[in-house]
Amino acid sequence: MGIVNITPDSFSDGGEALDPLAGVARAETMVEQGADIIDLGAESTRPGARPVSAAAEIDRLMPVLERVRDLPVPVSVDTMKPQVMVEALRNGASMINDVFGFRAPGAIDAVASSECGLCVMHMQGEPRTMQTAPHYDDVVGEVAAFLLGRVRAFEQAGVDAGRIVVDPGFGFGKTLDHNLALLRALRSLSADGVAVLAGLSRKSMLGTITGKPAGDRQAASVAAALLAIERGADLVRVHDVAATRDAMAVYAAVQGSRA
Ligand code: HH2
Repeated sequence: MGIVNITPDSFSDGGEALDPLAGVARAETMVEQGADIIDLGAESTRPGARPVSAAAEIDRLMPVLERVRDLPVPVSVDTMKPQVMVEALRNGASMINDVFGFRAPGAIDAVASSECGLCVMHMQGEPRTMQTAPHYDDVVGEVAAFLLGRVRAFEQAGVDAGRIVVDPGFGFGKTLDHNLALLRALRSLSADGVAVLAGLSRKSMLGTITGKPAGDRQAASVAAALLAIERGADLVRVHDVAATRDAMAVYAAVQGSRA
C-alpha cells in the first residue's frame, strides 16, 4: 500500500503533494513501482496534529481521487470522518482506512452497505495528545481485544469479516516498547483470521532506534516492513514503494515463492 498524503503537515511528506497534480503523479509513480493499493490521506494524524473539517478534507481529496481512481489499482481513503467516507465511496474509493477504528458515530453505517475494503486501526487517545503518556497493562492483549471487538461490531452490522483488515496502529498512543511488543506479536492480532496491515514507514520509533530524521529512515522502514511481513503482515503501508518491493522480492525468493 503506497501512501499519498495530500496535506500540508504530514510528518514525513507533508506539503509534497498538496497540489493535486503532484498527488496524482506520486500515485502513478508508486503504481509503476509495484504498489497494489494507493492510500490517499487528506488529514495528518501525526502526534500533535490539529483536526481539519470534513469540508476541507473533502476539498483536498476529491481532485486527486477523481484522477487516481482511474489507475489500475484500488484506492483507499484514510479518514476518520463518516461524511468523508461517504463522499470517497461515491467517488471511486474501494477501501476506507480509519485510524480511529470506525468508532465515530455513523462510521460503520457510512461503509456497511458498500462492498469496500475496511482497515480498522487501533489508537489509544486521539492524535493531538496520544503520545503524552501512553499506558497499557498488556499492550498485545488490549490491542488484540480492541481489534476483535471492532470486527464483532462490523459483523453485527452485517459486514462480512472478509472485507476487514486489522492494524495495531504503530505509534498511535504507543511507546517504543509498546510498538516492539506489537511487532513481535503481529500474527496473534489477526482477529478471527482477518488480514493484518502494518504501518511502520518512517515512523518516529525508527527515528528513536536509528537516531535519524523522518526523511532519512528509508532503510529502517524497509527493514521494518520486511520484519512485519515475516511476522504475519498481509499488507504493509509504505512511503518507499520501490525499495520495499525489492526487499519483498528477496524475501519471496528465499521463501521459494514470488513477491
Ligand atoms: N499511519 C499513519 C496514517 N494512517 N493508517 C493505518 N492503517 N496504519 C498506520 O500505521 C497509519 C495510517 C501516519 O503516517 P503518515 O500517513 O505517513 O503521516 P500523517 O498521519 O502525518 O499524514
